[in-house]
Amino acid sequence: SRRAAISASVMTEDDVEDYQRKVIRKDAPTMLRLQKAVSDNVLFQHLDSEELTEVLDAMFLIKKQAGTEIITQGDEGDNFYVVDAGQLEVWKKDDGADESKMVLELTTGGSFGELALIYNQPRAATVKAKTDVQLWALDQDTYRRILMGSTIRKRKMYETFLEKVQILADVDKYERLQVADALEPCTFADETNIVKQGDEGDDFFIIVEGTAVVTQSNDKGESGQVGELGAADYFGEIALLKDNKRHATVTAKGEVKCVKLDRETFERVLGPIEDILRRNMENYQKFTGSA
Ligand code: 1OR
Repeated sequence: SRRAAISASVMTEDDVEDYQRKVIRKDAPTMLRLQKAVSDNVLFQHLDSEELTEVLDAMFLIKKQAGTEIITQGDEGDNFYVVDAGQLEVWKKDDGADESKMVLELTTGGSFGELALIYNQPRAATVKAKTDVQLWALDQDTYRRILMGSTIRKRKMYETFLEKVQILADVDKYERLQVADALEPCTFADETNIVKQGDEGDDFFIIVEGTAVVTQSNDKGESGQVGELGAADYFGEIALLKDNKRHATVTAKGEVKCVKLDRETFERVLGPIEDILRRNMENYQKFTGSA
Protein backbone atom coordinates (compact mmCIF):
# COMPACT_ATOMS: atom_id res chain seq x y z
CA SER A 1 0.00 0.00 0.00
CA ARG A 2 0.91 3.65 -0.30
CA ARG A 3 1.34 3.96 3.45
CA ALA A 4 3.71 1.05 3.65
CA ALA A 5 5.77 2.48 0.82
CA ILE A 6 6.07 5.79 2.60
CA SER A 7 6.98 4.34 5.95
CA ALA A 8 9.57 2.14 4.34
CA SER A 9 11.36 5.03 2.74
CA VAL A 10 10.90 7.83 5.25
CA MET A 11 12.13 7.78 8.79
CA THR A 12 9.18 9.18 10.75
CA GLU A 13 9.41 10.85 14.12
CA ASP A 14 8.10 7.66 15.70
CA ASP A 15 10.83 5.60 14.08
CA VAL A 16 13.47 7.90 15.47
CA GLU A 17 11.92 7.66 18.90
CA ASP A 18 11.75 3.87 18.77
CA TYR A 19 15.34 3.79 17.72
CA GLN A 20 16.46 5.75 20.80
CA ARG A 21 14.25 3.87 23.23
CA LYS A 22 16.00 2.98 26.45
CA VAL A 23 15.41 -0.41 27.94
CA ILE A 24 17.18 -1.01 31.21
CA ARG A 25 16.95 -4.63 32.27
CA LYS A 26 15.46 -5.24 35.69
CA ASP A 27 14.85 -8.44 37.61
CA ALA A 28 11.24 -9.43 38.34
CA PRO A 29 11.06 -8.18 41.96
CA THR A 30 12.51 -4.81 40.92
CA MET A 31 10.00 -4.51 38.06
CA LEU A 32 7.14 -5.33 40.44
CA ARG A 33 8.33 -2.76 42.90
CA LEU A 34 8.60 -0.17 40.13
CA GLN A 35 5.13 -0.96 38.82
CA LYS A 36 3.68 -0.43 42.27
CA ALA A 37 5.57 2.83 42.80
CA VAL A 38 4.37 4.13 39.45
CA SER A 39 0.75 3.06 39.89
CA ASP A 40 0.66 4.81 43.30
CA ASN A 41 1.96 8.06 41.83
CA VAL A 42 -0.33 10.62 40.16
CA LEU A 43 2.53 11.78 37.93
CA PHE A 44 2.14 8.65 35.83
CA GLN A 45 -1.65 8.38 35.93
CA HIS A 46 -2.47 9.84 32.53
CA LEU A 47 -0.02 7.70 30.53
CA ASP A 48 -1.42 5.32 27.92
CA SER A 49 -0.14 1.75 28.02
CA GLU A 50 2.55 2.32 25.42
CA GLU A 51 3.93 5.36 27.20
CA LEU A 52 3.79 3.51 30.49
CA THR A 53 5.81 0.60 29.08
CA GLU A 54 8.36 3.01 27.71
CA VAL A 55 8.73 4.74 31.07
CA LEU A 56 8.92 1.49 33.01
CA ASP A 57 11.57 0.16 30.62
CA ALA A 58 13.67 3.29 30.95
CA MET A 59 13.51 3.75 34.72
CA PHE A 60 16.24 2.34 36.91
CA LEU A 61 16.81 1.87 40.60
CA ILE A 62 19.51 3.83 42.41
CA LYS A 63 20.58 3.15 45.99
CA LYS A 64 22.57 5.77 47.86
CA GLN A 65 23.84 6.03 51.39
CA ALA A 66 22.87 8.72 53.88
CA GLY A 67 24.88 11.86 53.22
CA THR A 68 25.31 11.36 49.46
CA GLU A 69 24.54 14.26 47.14
CA ILE A 70 22.22 13.05 44.40
CA ILE A 71 22.03 16.42 42.67
CA THR A 72 24.44 19.34 43.06
CA GLN A 73 23.25 22.89 42.54
CA GLY A 74 24.80 24.39 39.40
CA ASP A 75 25.44 21.06 37.67
CA GLU A 76 23.97 20.15 34.34
CA GLY A 77 20.74 18.11 34.43
CA ASP A 78 20.71 14.41 33.65
CA ASN A 79 17.95 12.42 35.36
CA PHE A 80 14.57 12.96 36.94
CA TYR A 81 14.00 11.11 40.23
CA VAL A 82 11.09 9.62 42.16
CA VAL A 83 11.70 8.65 45.79
CA ASP A 84 11.03 4.97 46.42
CA ALA A 85 12.20 4.90 50.03
CA GLY A 86 14.09 7.10 52.46
CA GLN A 87 14.34 10.80 53.16
CA LEU A 88 16.18 13.55 51.33
CA GLU A 89 16.91 17.19 51.94
CA VAL A 90 16.88 20.01 49.40
CA TRP A 91 19.48 22.71 50.00
CA LYS A 92 19.57 25.95 48.07
CA LYS A 93 22.15 28.69 47.94
CA ASP A 94 20.69 31.96 46.71
CA ASP A 95 22.67 34.24 44.40
CA GLY A 96 25.08 36.25 46.50
CA ALA A 97 24.43 34.25 49.69
CA ASP A 98 27.36 32.72 51.57
CA GLU A 99 25.66 29.56 52.70
CA SER A 100 22.98 27.27 51.45
CA LYS A 101 19.76 26.73 53.39
CA MET A 102 17.64 23.63 53.78
CA VAL A 103 14.42 24.46 51.94
CA LEU A 104 12.47 21.21 51.64
CA GLU A 105 12.40 17.58 52.71
CA LEU A 106 11.39 14.78 50.38
CA THR A 107 10.06 11.29 51.17
CA THR A 108 8.51 8.29 49.44
CA GLY A 109 6.36 9.32 46.48
CA GLY A 110 8.08 12.69 46.14
CA SER A 111 10.03 13.60 43.04
CA PHE A 112 12.78 16.03 42.10
CA GLY A 113 15.18 17.07 39.40
CA GLU A 114 12.56 18.16 36.88
CA LEU A 115 13.45 21.87 36.71
CA ALA A 116 16.80 21.52 34.95
CA LEU A 117 15.27 19.09 32.46
CA ILE A 118 12.19 21.19 31.72
CA TYR A 119 13.93 24.55 31.40
CA ASN A 120 17.34 23.39 30.24
CA GLN A 121 19.01 25.23 33.07
CA PRO A 122 21.56 24.26 35.74
CA ARG A 123 20.33 22.37 38.79
CA ALA A 124 18.49 24.92 40.96
CA ALA A 125 19.27 23.23 44.27
CA THR A 126 21.29 20.46 45.89
CA VAL A 127 19.44 17.28 46.86
CA LYS A 128 21.08 14.96 49.34
CA ALA A 129 20.15 11.73 51.07
CA LYS A 130 19.29 12.25 54.74
CA THR A 131 18.88 8.51 55.30
CA ASP A 132 19.88 5.64 53.02
CA VAL A 133 17.64 6.05 49.98
CA GLN A 134 16.26 4.15 47.01
CA LEU A 135 15.31 6.23 44.02
CA TRP A 136 13.79 5.58 40.62
CA ALA A 137 15.66 7.50 37.98
CA LEU A 138 14.54 8.42 34.47
CA ASP A 139 16.84 9.87 31.82
CA GLN A 140 16.26 13.36 30.43
CA ASP A 141 15.21 12.18 26.93
CA THR A 142 12.47 9.88 28.17
CA TYR A 143 11.37 12.41 30.79
CA ARG A 144 11.04 15.15 28.19
CA ARG A 145 9.32 12.94 25.67
CA ILE A 146 6.73 11.40 27.96
CA LEU A 147 6.33 13.12 31.33
CA MET A 148 7.27 16.75 30.86
CA GLY A 149 4.24 17.96 28.92
CA SER A 150 1.65 16.84 31.44
CA THR A 151 3.63 18.28 34.35
CA ILE A 152 3.91 21.65 32.64
CA ARG A 153 0.21 21.66 31.73
CA LYS A 154 -0.90 20.69 35.22
CA ARG A 155 1.32 23.23 36.93
CA LYS A 156 -0.01 25.96 34.62
CA MET A 157 -3.58 24.89 35.18
CA TYR A 158 -3.44 24.95 39.00
CA GLU A 159 -0.71 27.46 39.84
CA THR A 160 -2.95 30.55 40.04
CA PHE A 161 -5.85 28.61 41.51
CA LEU A 162 -3.73 27.29 44.40
CA GLU A 163 -2.62 30.84 45.26
CA LYS A 164 -6.27 31.55 46.05
CA VAL A 165 -6.50 28.64 48.47
CA GLN A 166 -5.87 30.47 51.73
CA ILE A 167 -3.91 27.75 53.50
CA LEU A 168 -1.50 27.62 50.54
CA ALA A 169 -1.16 31.33 49.92
CA ASP A 170 1.89 31.73 52.14
CA VAL A 171 3.82 28.59 51.29
CA ASP A 172 6.72 28.70 48.86
CA LYS A 173 5.78 28.73 45.19
CA TYR A 174 7.66 25.49 44.62
CA GLU A 175 5.67 23.77 47.35
CA ARG A 176 2.47 24.81 45.59
CA LEU A 177 3.82 23.28 42.41
CA GLN A 178 4.35 20.02 44.29
CA VAL A 179 0.74 20.18 45.40
CA ALA A 180 -0.34 20.86 41.80
CA ASP A 181 1.59 17.79 40.61
CA ALA A 182 -0.25 15.62 43.10
CA LEU A 183 -3.87 16.75 42.51
CA GLU A 184 -6.46 14.39 41.10
CA PRO A 185 -9.49 16.05 39.50
CA CYS A 186 -12.95 14.69 40.38
CA THR A 187 -16.50 15.85 39.60
CA PHE A 188 -19.68 15.26 41.61
CA ALA A 189 -23.27 15.55 40.40
CA ASP A 190 -25.89 17.60 42.24
CA GLU A 191 -26.89 16.12 45.62
CA THR A 192 -24.02 13.63 45.80
CA ASN A 193 -22.67 13.12 49.29
CA ILE A 194 -18.98 13.63 48.63
CA VAL A 195 -18.13 12.59 52.18
CA LYS A 196 -20.56 11.23 54.76
CA GLN A 197 -20.43 11.77 58.49
CA GLY A 198 -19.37 8.58 60.29
CA ASP A 199 -17.70 7.02 57.25
CA GLU A 200 -14.02 6.31 57.18
CA GLY A 201 -12.15 8.63 54.89
CA ASP A 202 -8.81 8.82 53.11
CA ASP A 203 -9.15 11.79 50.77
CA PHE A 204 -8.71 15.53 51.15
CA PHE A 205 -10.64 17.80 48.76
CA ILE A 206 -10.38 21.34 47.42
CA ILE A 207 -13.34 22.77 45.49
CA VAL A 208 -12.36 24.16 42.10
CA GLU A 209 -15.85 25.10 40.93
CA GLY A 210 -19.34 24.91 42.43
CA THR A 211 -20.89 24.86 45.88
CA ALA A 212 -21.17 22.21 48.58
CA VAL A 213 -23.24 22.18 51.74
CA VAL A 214 -21.90 20.92 55.04
CA THR A 215 -24.35 19.24 57.41
CA GLN A 216 -23.83 17.61 60.75
CA SER A 217 -25.99 15.45 62.95
CA ASN A 218 -25.85 15.36 66.74
CA ASP A 219 -26.26 12.37 69.05
CA LYS A 220 -30.04 12.94 69.19
CA GLY A 221 -30.20 12.21 65.48
CA GLU A 222 -31.06 15.80 64.55
CA SER A 223 -29.11 17.30 61.70
CA GLY A 224 -28.57 20.73 60.29
CA GLN A 225 -26.42 22.81 58.01
CA VAL A 226 -23.20 24.11 59.53
CA GLY A 227 -21.62 25.67 56.52
CA GLU A 228 -21.39 26.19 52.79
CA LEU A 229 -18.22 25.82 50.76
CA GLY A 230 -17.24 27.33 47.42
CA ALA A 231 -14.29 27.58 45.06
CA ALA A 232 -10.88 27.41 46.81
CA ASP A 233 -12.43 26.04 50.03
CA TYR A 234 -11.23 22.67 51.30
CA PHE A 235 -12.72 19.82 53.30
CA GLY A 236 -11.97 16.27 54.38
CA GLU A 237 -8.92 17.06 56.48
CA ILE A 238 -10.34 16.10 59.89
CA ALA A 239 -10.52 12.39 59.10
CA LEU A 240 -6.93 12.57 57.88
CA LEU A 241 -5.57 14.56 60.80
CA LYS A 242 -7.61 13.11 63.63
CA ASP A 243 -9.36 9.79 63.77
CA ASN A 244 -10.05 8.50 60.29
CA LYS A 245 -13.77 9.37 60.60
CA ARG A 246 -15.75 11.95 58.65
CA HIS A 247 -17.13 14.48 61.12
CA ALA A 248 -19.71 15.99 58.77
CA THR A 249 -21.48 15.31 55.51
CA VAL A 250 -20.54 17.38 52.47
CA THR A 251 -23.10 17.40 49.68
CA ALA A 252 -22.84 18.83 46.18
CA LYS A 253 -25.26 21.70 45.49
CA GLY A 254 -25.32 21.55 41.72
CA GLU A 255 -22.34 20.04 39.96
CA VAL A 256 -19.10 20.37 41.92
CA LYS A 257 -15.61 20.11 40.51
CA CYS A 258 -12.91 19.24 43.01
CA VAL A 259 -9.33 18.15 43.18
CA LYS A 260 -8.28 15.59 45.76
CA LEU A 261 -5.23 14.17 47.48
CA ASP A 262 -5.09 10.72 49.03
CA ARG A 263 -3.77 10.29 52.58
CA GLU A 264 -0.18 9.54 51.67
CA THR A 265 0.05 12.45 49.27
CA PHE A 266 -1.74 14.76 51.70
CA GLU A 267 0.83 13.94 54.37
CA ARG A 268 3.68 14.36 51.94
CA VAL A 269 2.74 17.64 50.27
CA LEU A 270 0.70 19.30 53.03
CA GLY A 271 2.87 18.16 55.91
CA PRO A 272 4.46 21.63 56.05
CA ILE A 273 1.08 23.29 56.75
CA GLU A 274 -0.33 20.65 59.08
CA ASP A 275 -0.24 23.09 62.01
CA ILE A 276 -2.34 25.63 60.12
CA LEU A 277 -4.86 22.96 59.18
CA ARG A 278 -5.07 21.82 62.81
CA ARG A 279 -5.53 25.38 64.05
CA ASN A 280 -8.31 26.04 61.53
CA MET A 281 -9.99 22.82 62.59
CA GLU A 282 -10.59 24.27 66.06
CA ASN A 283 -12.64 27.08 64.55
CA TYR A 284 -15.32 24.93 62.97
CA GLN A 285 -18.83 25.60 64.10
CA LYS A 286 -20.49 22.52 65.58
CA PHE A 287 -24.12 21.52 65.15
CA THR A 288 -25.63 21.20 68.60
CA GLY A 289 -29.32 20.85 67.73
CA SER A 290 -32.33 23.09 67.74
CA ALA A 291 -33.22 23.06 71.44
P1 1OR B 1 16.56 20.68 39.48
O1 1OR B 1 16.61 19.95 38.22
O2 1OR B 1 16.86 22.12 39.45
C1 1OR B 1 17.29 20.29 41.93
O3 1OR B 1 17.48 19.97 40.56
C2 1OR B 1 15.86 19.99 42.28
O4 1OR B 1 15.45 20.27 43.60
C3 1OR B 1 14.94 20.86 41.46
O5 1OR B 1 15.06 20.49 40.11
C4 1OR B 1 13.64 20.58 42.14
O6 1OR B 1 13.10 19.38 41.65
C5 1OR B 1 14.04 20.37 43.58
N1 1OR B 1 13.92 25.48 44.51
C6 1OR B 1 14.45 24.81 43.49
N2 1OR B 1 14.43 23.47 43.36
C7 1OR B 1 13.82 22.79 44.31
C8 1OR B 1 13.25 23.43 45.42
C9 1OR B 1 13.31 24.84 45.51
N3 1OR B 1 12.75 22.47 46.20
C10 1OR B 1 12.94 21.30 45.61
N4 1OR B 1 13.62 21.46 44.47
N5 1OR B 1 12.76 25.57 46.55
C11 1OR B 1 12.18 24.92 47.71
C12 1OR B 1 10.84 25.42 48.09
C13 1OR B 1 10.19 24.69 49.21
C14 1OR B 1 12.76 27.03 46.50
C15 1OR B 1 13.76 27.62 47.42
C16 1OR B 1 13.79 29.13 47.41
